[in-house]
Amino acid sequence: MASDEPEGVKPYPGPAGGWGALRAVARAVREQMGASPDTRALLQMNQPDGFDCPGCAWPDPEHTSSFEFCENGAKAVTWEATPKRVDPYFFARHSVGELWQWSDHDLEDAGRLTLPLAYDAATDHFVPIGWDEAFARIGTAMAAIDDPDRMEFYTSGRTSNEAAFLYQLLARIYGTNNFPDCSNMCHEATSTGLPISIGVGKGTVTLDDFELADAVFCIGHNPGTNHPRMLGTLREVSRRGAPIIVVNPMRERGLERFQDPQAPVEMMTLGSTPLASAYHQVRIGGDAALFKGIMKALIEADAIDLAEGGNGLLDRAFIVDHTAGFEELKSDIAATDWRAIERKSGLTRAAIESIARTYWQSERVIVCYGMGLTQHRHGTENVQQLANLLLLRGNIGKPGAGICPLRGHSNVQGDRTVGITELPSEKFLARLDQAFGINSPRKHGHNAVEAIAAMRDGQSKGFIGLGGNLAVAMSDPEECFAAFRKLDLNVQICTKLNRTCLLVARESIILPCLGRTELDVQASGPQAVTVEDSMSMVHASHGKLKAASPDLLSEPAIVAGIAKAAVPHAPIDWDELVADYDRIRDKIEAVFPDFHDFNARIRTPGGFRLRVGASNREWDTADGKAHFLVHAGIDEDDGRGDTPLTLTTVRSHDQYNTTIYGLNDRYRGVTGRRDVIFANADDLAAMGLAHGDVVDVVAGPDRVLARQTVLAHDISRGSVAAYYPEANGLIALDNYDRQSGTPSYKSVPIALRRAKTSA
Ligand SMILES: Nc1nc2c(c(=O)[nH]1)N[C@H]1C(S)=C(S)[C@@H](COP(=O)(O)OP(=O)(O)OC[C@H]3O[C@@H](n4cnc5c(=O)[nH]c(N)nc54)[C@H](O)[C@@H]3O)O[C@H]1N2
Ligand SMILES: Nc1nc2c(c(=O)[nH]1)N[C@H]1C(S)=C(S)[C@@H](COP(=O)(O)OP(=O)(O)OC[C@H]3O[C@@H](n4cnc5c(=O)[nH]c(N)nc54)[C@H](O)[C@@H]3O)O[C@H]1N2
Ligand SMILES: [Mo]
Repeated sequence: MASDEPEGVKPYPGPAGGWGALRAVARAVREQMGASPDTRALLQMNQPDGFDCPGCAWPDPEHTSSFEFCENGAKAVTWEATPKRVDPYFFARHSVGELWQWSDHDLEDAGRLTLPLAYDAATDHFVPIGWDEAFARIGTAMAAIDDPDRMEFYTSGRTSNEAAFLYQLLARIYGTNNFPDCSNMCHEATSTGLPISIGVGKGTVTLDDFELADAVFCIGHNPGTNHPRMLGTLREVSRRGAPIIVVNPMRERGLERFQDPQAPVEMMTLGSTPLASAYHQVRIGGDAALFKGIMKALIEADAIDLAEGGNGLLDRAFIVDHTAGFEELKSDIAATDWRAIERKSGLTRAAIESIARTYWQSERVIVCYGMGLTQHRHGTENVQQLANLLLLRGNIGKPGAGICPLRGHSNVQGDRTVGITELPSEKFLARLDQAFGINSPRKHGHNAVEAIAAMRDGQSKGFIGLGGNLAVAMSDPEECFAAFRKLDLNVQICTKLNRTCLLVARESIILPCLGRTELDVQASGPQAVTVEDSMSMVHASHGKLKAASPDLLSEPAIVAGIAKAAVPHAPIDWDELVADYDRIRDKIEAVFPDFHDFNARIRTPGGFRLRVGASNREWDTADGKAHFLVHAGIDEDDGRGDTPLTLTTVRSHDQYNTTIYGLNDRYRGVTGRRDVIFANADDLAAMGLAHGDVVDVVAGPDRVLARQTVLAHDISRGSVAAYYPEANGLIALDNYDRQSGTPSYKSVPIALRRAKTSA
């Protein structure tokens, strides 16, 4: 009964999308754009001559011309295009000490930043400064750092290819490969794991493949919230009758059914399309065991089929022609015991065999996956086991089949492509050096976890953030906050105020930049930037709206301004590059041959696709083969100790990473609050707890998230979920995947303890 529900909790009965999504857009427009909103921004989104949505990296249908509706895309755009402003007096009114007490939502909701700012320690206020002074002060502080490897150059994945390329050039001329970036916390397990398996760290499918797939698997991602435009694609798959198999500990409405706001009949009749044909609630961290189980069932059925005179269920011709390591994988799978698989995955052998059956009965299979697979201590192995499964039936590099990692930020993939990497190859550095007449450092640099550790240990002294909010996004915020406060220099290039800006160092500068939606005019006229989506499509994005303030600079202009001050003797005419971004693109093309005819090709609507060797069965590995990779066992140490539960951290429907738009999570039935823990009802009963009880979440003596309301939810046994970033304090900085460095945000051993009656 509703009246028994804790405050703000009420199960959501509807489908994803539908009228609820339209109402949410109307609310976002009202709250962010005011009474007479300029909604032109929304209509420019993902149009051939408009701007790329700053929301997610899901691709646009080719030659798109109709407005593609997306609730969370609309939130991202209204959040950026808001008329709210942080005016020059804002910082005179509010000290840093006071702002620190504000919530993450309130900090960003103050509005767009309008002027460069520097911290004044004497008064504890940020004060407006001119751009020249800002660059000069940054240049002076960078010159004072005695070793370039003591600077950290962070990138968040909203940054354009052009800005990212200039930024990596600046850092390498300065003398370091320290490139912590948001990808290190996101799909690094993909970038590390897949090149060994299939020769490329990117997805192999395009949107067209979804029209041909006989089955689609959705593993560890929540598209209704994080890639809403993908629901349109899944809807078509479902309407064709192709099975959609979901593997997720939580029941997510956006994977169950969808009412398409683009489909008038569905909207008017309140109908909806079912998405998942089967929903398997795996235990958190149980995916690798599940993949081994599916492979075991497949290999066992294959043997029976062969014995009965069939052709077998594996793609033997593909395995022989294209792969190495099959026999080793087969022995490992044979040695893996069904009971262990069932225990670790939380799924029965019968359920796993049913998944395997769908898999082998489908000629062409696409597997999509997200953070549910990558953000684990064994994230890289998870991704590689998934690749093993696909390779067994030749499901890579043929139409309608392949692997589809759902990337995060709208250009996180592109930033890496154009050189944001702490592990640069010699080939790339040699070409970069040749294109610019420089000597790039060869020593590999820091990833995100290593950067924070170096700052904490006093090794690194300076930080520039090209977007993002690293101190809040990373595990263990208290440790991050302390690390930032030890710095000599903290520079944040951003659109809105966030907590990382408030972590003042000896010199702290905030540089406000244009957003994706805004007109970017340089000496040669209005500029376009380029981005690469999850499917390696590169296209242009044209900002359209008037800048939030006349004093904003574009990201490329800011990077150039810093470069002129910090590396004044570099043989590079930064102003000339920034005057016309075509010139930056010419340089990108000079360094990366895959970008041949770059400027011409982005002028065709829809842009172009970068080469992905594995999509054509060209394996860019040392021996030219795809690799089956063995990870023996499934009961490896997962850092669990004897805590009974595993916590995963997830995004609500009303947030963009650390940007909290609001306090609602519509599809999970939570309104106006985020202080909740989702748990399985049987687990609660076994612990003597009830729906609505107030608990402390305990990950260690000093790691307690106090006074959360526990909710009985449809989630697998042994698994609990809480919101990111509130729960990040439960995650130790050194709890990460040793292969990729990805923090284990999705498997944190915890216990629940009844909270002492009111504090
Ligand atoms: N609106 C909006 N869009 C976004 C973002 C946003 O914050 N808001 N963030 C962007 C970014 S940077 C990223 S990386 C993507 C993130 O997109 P997702 O990968 O969808 O992000 P999460 O919310 O972390 O959701 C992960 C899903 O994995 C499930 N899961 C958790 N643990 C496990 C597990 O052990 N196994 C399996 N199989 N599943 C598990 C959770 O139940 C949840 O459904 O979205 C991007 N798009
Ligand atoms: N517990 C837990 N932690 C996680 C995750 C998780 O699932 N669980 N997910 C991880 C993942 S996948 C990621 S990608 C990271 C995200 O980490 P980040 O990328 O560092 O964080 P965001 O919250 O996306 O950054 C938001 C800030 O970016 C700035 N910004 C917005 N638009 C622009 C722009 O156009 N230009 C510039 N220069 N700045 C802009 C704004 O000032 C805003 O405050 O978090 C990670 N942390
Ligand atoms: Mo991400």
